[in-house]
Amino acid sequence: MKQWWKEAVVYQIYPRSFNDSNGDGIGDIQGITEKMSYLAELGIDVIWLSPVYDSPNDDNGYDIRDYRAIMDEFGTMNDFDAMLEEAHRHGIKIMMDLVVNHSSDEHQWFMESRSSKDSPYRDYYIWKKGKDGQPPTNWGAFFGGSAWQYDEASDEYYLHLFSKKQPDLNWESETLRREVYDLMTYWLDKGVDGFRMDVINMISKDPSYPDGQTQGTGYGDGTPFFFNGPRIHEFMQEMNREVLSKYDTITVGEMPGVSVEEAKLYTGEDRNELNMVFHFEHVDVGNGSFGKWNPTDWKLTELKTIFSRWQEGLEEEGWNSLYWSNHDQPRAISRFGNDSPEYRVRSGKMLATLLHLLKGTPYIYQGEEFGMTNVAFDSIDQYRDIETLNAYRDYTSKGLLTHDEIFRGIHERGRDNSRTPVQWSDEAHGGFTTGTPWIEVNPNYVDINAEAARRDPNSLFHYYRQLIALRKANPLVVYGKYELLLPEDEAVYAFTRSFEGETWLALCNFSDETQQRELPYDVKERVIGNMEPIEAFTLRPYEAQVYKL
Ligand code: ISL
Ligand code: CA
Repeated sequence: MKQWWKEAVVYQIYPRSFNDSNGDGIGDIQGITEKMSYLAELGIDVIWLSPVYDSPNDDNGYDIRDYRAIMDEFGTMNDFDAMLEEAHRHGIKIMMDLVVNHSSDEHQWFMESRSSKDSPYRDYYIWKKGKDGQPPTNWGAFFGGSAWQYDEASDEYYLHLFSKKQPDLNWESETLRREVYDLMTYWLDKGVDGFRMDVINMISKDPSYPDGQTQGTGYGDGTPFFFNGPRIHEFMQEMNREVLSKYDTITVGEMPGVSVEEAKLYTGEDRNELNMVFHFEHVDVGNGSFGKWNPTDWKLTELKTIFSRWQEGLEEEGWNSLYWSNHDQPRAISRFGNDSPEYRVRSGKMLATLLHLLKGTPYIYQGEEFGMTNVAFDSIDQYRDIETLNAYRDYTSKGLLTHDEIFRGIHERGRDNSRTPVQWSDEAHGGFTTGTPWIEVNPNYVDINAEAARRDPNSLFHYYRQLIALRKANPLVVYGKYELLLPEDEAVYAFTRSFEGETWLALCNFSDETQQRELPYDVKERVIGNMEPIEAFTLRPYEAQVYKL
């Protein structure tokens, strides 16, 4: 079925790193408002705004203290309202980040909950008795250590799948669920246009709380007992019925460990749950024995298998979201392309061509549109991300990885790669701030910045504009059926899209060598590409072309 959110392009803003309007070194809401015409020029339809709520920032806003207030550092509710108005004036919608698997331990609910076993808020969180002086289960937390924190006052433990300052909310409590629906309604009534839901497939836990299989870190893997748990679809349908169905929204659920079959249940149109999900299969290629911390090589065929399974799996039922990067992932070009000066822009255009020609709603992460790359800080003191800092401490202190080993992982895959400030110009600190940035700017800002890209008609920025315009002008790009060609090919990603009797062919060379292929097609017209073609089926390093057949 035709839907506006299928035709849209989403742009993610990580406010802390986007644009600082008052020189305190921290990006803020007014900084976003100032850049609204830049985003309109790019042509995006929706902003996904990472959390701007009041937070003690243990995890940069993914630990919320007050769901109805704005973080002081980011501005005021008036600033928010002005930003929303400015966005809407440009025809841009705002999708809020909804973080309701957990709150901050400084949230009023948790303070009440912790205060006494008899508090009416006790069951807003997950409290359990220990087992023989040990935590209730052996589960490890995503940010290191046990997933349970002992509370002396009540002699019970609370669950935190992330940091101990991010206690998990108890979705078994109907009162808690009502609170969540109320806060969602508060924002929708204010005029926001939807939600990106943080780790939303983790909210329903297996009530028997079994131990998990022991991992290399010594902790158990609890994920089978809370990924897509027993009541998840009931909760999503309830949320839809109580809140979402009353508004015209865009929704996407962030879902580690989601399969295509599960995604059909979350996103099937007759299911009344969500519009789309973020899966992690393609961003997990090349994970090592310690996940992203000791990465290995990956093959193009793995990427094709993953994308094709999702493209085909959701062809009839459900809808895909498409992304190369976000605030938890390395930079797209460094991860999947080639960030050398020679191939940075070309491979960035190739990756953009592939992603924007797949079937689904594409997401652009701030700075991706002009080719920002990973950063390689020398010292752990230059890093800010809680996940990176904890992993460095845990893996090196336990002797699981050496300093050099984990630094390779941090450089390739750490979350701060995408959290260095947006490089707006070649001025000091990339024009992000007049003060001292909360995390250092990537030193390559002198060459790689938005202003330079806007000046250059052949830049990645203008290529993204073309891709977005192409989507607006051609329903085939949105609704066409996907078919993979050359499935075994380790260098060329080739596929077709077909819609109402028309077929387009996309060719992307992922290698740094020229590739020549035989394909049984006559190409009629070139639609878009990252360089002037020499011959349809000869692709120079990182060349990408799209043809009408
Ligand atoms: O990026 C990841 C995979 O290695 C995880 O670190 C990440 O925590 C996971 O994908 C869940 O992410 C979301 O919830 C976290 C928050 O830290 C992330 O920023 C957010 O996107 C907890 O709220
Ligand atoms: Ca600021």
